[in-house]
Amino acid sequence: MIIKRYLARSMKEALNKIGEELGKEAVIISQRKVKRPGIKGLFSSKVFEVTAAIDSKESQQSQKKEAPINTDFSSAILLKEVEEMKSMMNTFMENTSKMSLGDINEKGEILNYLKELDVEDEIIEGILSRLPKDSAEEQWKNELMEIVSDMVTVQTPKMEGVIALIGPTGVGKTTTIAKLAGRLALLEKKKVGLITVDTYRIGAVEQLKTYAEIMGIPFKVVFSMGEMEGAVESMKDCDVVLIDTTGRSSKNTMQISELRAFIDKAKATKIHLVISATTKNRDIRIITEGYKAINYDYVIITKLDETCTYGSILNICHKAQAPISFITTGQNVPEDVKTPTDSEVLNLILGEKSIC
Ligand SMILES: Nc1nc2c(ncn2[C@@H]2O[C@H](COP(=O)(O)OP(=O)(O)OP(=O)(O)O)[C@@H](O)[C@H]2O)c(=O)[nH]1
Ligand SMILES: [Mg+2]
Repeated sequence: MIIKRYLARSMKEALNKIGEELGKEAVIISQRKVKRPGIKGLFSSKVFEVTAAIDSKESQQSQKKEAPINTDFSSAILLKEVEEMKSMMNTFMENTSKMSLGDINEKGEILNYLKELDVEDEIIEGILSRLPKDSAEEQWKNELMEIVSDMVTVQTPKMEGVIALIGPTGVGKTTTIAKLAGRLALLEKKKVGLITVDTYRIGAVEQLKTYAEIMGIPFKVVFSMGEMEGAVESMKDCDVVLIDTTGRSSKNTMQISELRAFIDKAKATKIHLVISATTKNRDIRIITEGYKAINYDYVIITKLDETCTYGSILNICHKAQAPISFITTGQNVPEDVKTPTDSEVLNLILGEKSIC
């Protein structure tokens, strides 16, 4: 079996190259748009990277252009080929993920390394522009770590007063509220109250009410803006009041304005934007910008257990321009939430540590 990777300006060009070199029987294993490797690639447009494979015997036959096409493969041969291809792909994936910071010997390698970690192109460009022109080999790792750590802030928030969690649908707001309430009430012995304004989704109220009942803490549902002040007032003897909100699309400015009005009424002391580590780069920008209308103080990054590359943490911090207050790493209430250390976050972003 021969597996080859081709870079071309168009798919047509790639297919022509593959046809010329491997013959008509070649199969396409993957295709994607990439920047050319190295610093030069940063400033040029993307090219097609196409990986094609062919059985070596077929390739020879095809190049001689004389052997008849043999379509009568037995299933055993096909199975063997698929197995071979799978094992080659696995080896390739393993080798890729094994690249570590220690392998970086020059500036160009940082670009590829950060791309593998899913750091956004614009941020990579910013990092590369801050790197000194020349460095001794062993210096690259330190320079990179310093720049990235400058871009990320972790802050242990004071958990007191009225705290609201906002963010898109399904990112884990309610679960995180339950985790935080559990830790504050059960471990730190604080008086905690829960309020939800999420009356929009069927079952949303029940979800938080169940947690409140299990933990034995007060719980209020706010149906209209007029009820918010009263609900907060009724919990004035609590050390912390956590407010759960409806998941809103950051693109819907009406919904965001309505959410902001609720939070204003609650006179929230601190607002945390909840965003999942699995969010696509483009969506991170849309969400962090859309929610800026509600001046959030912190970001909570959830579902770190659902991804194996953590460049999104850097992307979120860079776009949100707010410190990380908590990360969540699973569905268990109240265990899977914590304020990470700076070095923990840095090691995750730079692929030196993994949660999955
Ligand atoms: N793997 C994983 N799942 C999580 C995490 N946090 C929450 N979830 C799950 O994500 C799903 C959605 O969580 P919710 O807390 O209901 O999300 P939400 O933001 O309140 O959703 P809406 O109220 O619909 O906007 C649930 O199945 C949670 O168990 C996490 O850190 N890791
Ligand atoms: Mg919810």
